[in-house]
Amino acid sequence: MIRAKSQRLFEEARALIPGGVNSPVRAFKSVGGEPVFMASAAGATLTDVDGNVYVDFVGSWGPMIVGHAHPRVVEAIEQALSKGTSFGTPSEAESRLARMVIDRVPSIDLVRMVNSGTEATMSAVRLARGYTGRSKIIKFEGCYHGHGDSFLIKAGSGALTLGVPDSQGVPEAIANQTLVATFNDLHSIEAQFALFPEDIAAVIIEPIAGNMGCIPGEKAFLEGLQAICERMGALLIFDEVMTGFRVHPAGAQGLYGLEPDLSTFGKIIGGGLPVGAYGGRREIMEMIAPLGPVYQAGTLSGNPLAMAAGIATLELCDESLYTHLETLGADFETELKALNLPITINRAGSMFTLFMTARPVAGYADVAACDMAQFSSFFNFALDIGIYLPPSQYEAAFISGAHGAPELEKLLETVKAFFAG
Ligand code: KE4
Repeated sequence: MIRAKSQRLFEEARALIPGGVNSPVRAFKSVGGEPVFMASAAGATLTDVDGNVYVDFVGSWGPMIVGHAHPRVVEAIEQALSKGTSFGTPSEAESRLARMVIDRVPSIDLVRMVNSGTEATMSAVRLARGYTGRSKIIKFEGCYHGHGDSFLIKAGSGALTLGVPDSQGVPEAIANQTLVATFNDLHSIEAQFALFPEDIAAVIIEPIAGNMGCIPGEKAFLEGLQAICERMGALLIFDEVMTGFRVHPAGAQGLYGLEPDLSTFGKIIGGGLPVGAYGGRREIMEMIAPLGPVYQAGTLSGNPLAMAAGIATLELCDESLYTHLETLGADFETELKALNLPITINRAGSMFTLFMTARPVAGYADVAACDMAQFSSFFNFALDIGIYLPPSQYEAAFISGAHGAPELEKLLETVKAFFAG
């Protein structure tokens, strides 16, 4: 594929923006080559500035569950836009979206809108610290919860992709308040609580990890985690920024039948516009200003355009959508496994990862052992055929409601052709 204009734009961007990107995961660092500049998106496809069309399996890293530029979402944003872009006051749409989240997720009594998943997780951890009076938190190696200081310790996603699981600029005083455990390993959690029985405010987890590639939490592990948190007086925070309304109408907690103390959301509830949210039990959430002593605020929190996009998107997330997504995902998984190729797929509904290994992938160490050079070759092979996958082995891919059997068939044929080559 010719990408002359994309290359030119990247050259210009690098003179203006660090690395030419506004988020490191877009930089193609681990797959080589240069990031592709997109000009438009519609349904299941992206079109780059050189006119090349791609079947998109990134979906803006998760938000686009109903497909790009869905007419209902576009219309909702246009209607909101005609009334102004931001009021800086409460507005009805904020209560509408809050009500939709609360109605769908049994563990949520109250929810606060913010502007990103990072804000949501930062706020949830501050709230847990305020509610418990404790300072330490536990996260899991390979999980990513945004770029808040407390989370950039053995973080996943771009932090892993760039090979810098710990970030510079995080003071020791903050870093040492974050303990790290091993995903799907209950003993590693018990060991941390044994060392700090009264210091741990919260355990934060991606119940289905998406930021070291897709790795579902084992049910017994998540149930055991909830029991330990209850016993030890720590809050359990499900970071559902990626899984919320993705893997089930009530997120991963709905899939597993669990009720965490706090949950964080983002991506889908913004329908492609900047939104994050955190919520949970009333007695905890009432600690948040202006009701309680834990402060959190935001100029554009609850922005009317973002609320309109989120409301329209969630309205489209009905039973028929989830059935369609599960059918596409399950059929693809079955057909891929039938090829008996040295590739492992982990999947949860419409989020999945193709791991370059023939071995099972149940934790961070398994991902780190994958053939990264082969992943890079596969990514670029697919890109040149017109398939846009996440540019890192440490990311999840997504199917949208705009995808159909032809799009998944094209991905399957691409896998076959790659391994036949
Ligand atoms: P944002 O601040 O990027 O909106 O959300 C942070 C976040 C929190 N929790 C989870 C489970 C997440 O997946 C994310 C963000 N995910 C990455 C992709 N793996 C966003 C892409 C990016 O960083 O540009």
